[in-house]
Amino acid sequence: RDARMAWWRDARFGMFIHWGLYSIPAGTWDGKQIPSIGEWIMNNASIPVADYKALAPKFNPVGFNAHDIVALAKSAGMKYIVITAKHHDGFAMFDSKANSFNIVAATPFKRDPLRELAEECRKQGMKLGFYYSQDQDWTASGGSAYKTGNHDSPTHHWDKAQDGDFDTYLHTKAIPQLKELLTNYGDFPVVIWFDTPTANMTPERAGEIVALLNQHPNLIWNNRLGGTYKGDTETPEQYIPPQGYPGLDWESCMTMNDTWGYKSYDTNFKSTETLLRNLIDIASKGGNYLLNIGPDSNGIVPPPEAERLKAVGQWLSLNGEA
Ligand code: JFZ
Repeated sequence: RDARMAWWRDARFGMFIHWGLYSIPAGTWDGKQIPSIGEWIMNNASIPVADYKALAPKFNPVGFNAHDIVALAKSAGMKYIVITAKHHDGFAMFDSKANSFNIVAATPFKRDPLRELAEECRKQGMKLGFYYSQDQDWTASGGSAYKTGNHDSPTHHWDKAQDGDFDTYLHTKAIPQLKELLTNYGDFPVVIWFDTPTANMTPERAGEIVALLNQHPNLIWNNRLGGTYKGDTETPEQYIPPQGYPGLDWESCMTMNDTWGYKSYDTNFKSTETLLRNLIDIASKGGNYLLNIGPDSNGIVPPPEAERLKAVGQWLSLNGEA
């Protein structure tokens, strides 16, 4: 239907990367294993804002290597990467002037992994997109928070209340950071992946974001902005629609184990065979498969994930058309 979608429709297979400060606790807080997905640990364990922010000075993922991650995606047969630029915890994995709670200003690492990935993607012929949590932000005043887990006082009291004003958050953090992401990385991002809109994302507020997106005519964005906007792509999660979505562009995002963000003790990895069957099933129904990796706090891709991606790529090069 439109030229902008052509590469995406051909792609079939992409790499999702959930990476942030949550890779430090890696599923454990105060000596307790916290159930559910790793990137939600702040919410699920009722971690106070100040305690969570104190993770930043400890974040020094010197093992991160953009070349190797892009090469890993290539070897798997993937055609694009979507990485968490900011997840619900509010920590920006990029150089942001709009808000100092970011990887360049607040950590000893001081590097911008999104810039490094953009350079490598350009060199290696990979497309790059950014996930951005536009609505939930658990460390910014005014940011939304779906409450999960037990936040009852006094034992599990969580100080991230619906404090502050959402419009202030939107205009001083979310929209300025989206502008940074849309202008500071050359020809990237080609995708913005929004997530978990709440009632705060009214049509009027979402419309402001859409006006910004429309300044980038080649940009593709998903159906999770909110405020009645449908976006370009459907996003079935951990699920393959039995008949696909005839007439629509869609992308099943899935984990390899049971978490998006790294959890040290989640070893429930799907087999290579299952991953391949998923890819083939999705491709046969006209969709894309966005398969997640969760690098650890040193920036290393967990070996079971890297091994499976390489094995998928080997099978494709023997049996596929790539
Ligand atoms: C969201 C995030 O909260 C989560 O941390 C992760 O980033 C994931 C990719 O997206 O979680 C969702 C969002 C939507 C659904 C389920 C989980 N859904 O529509 O079923």
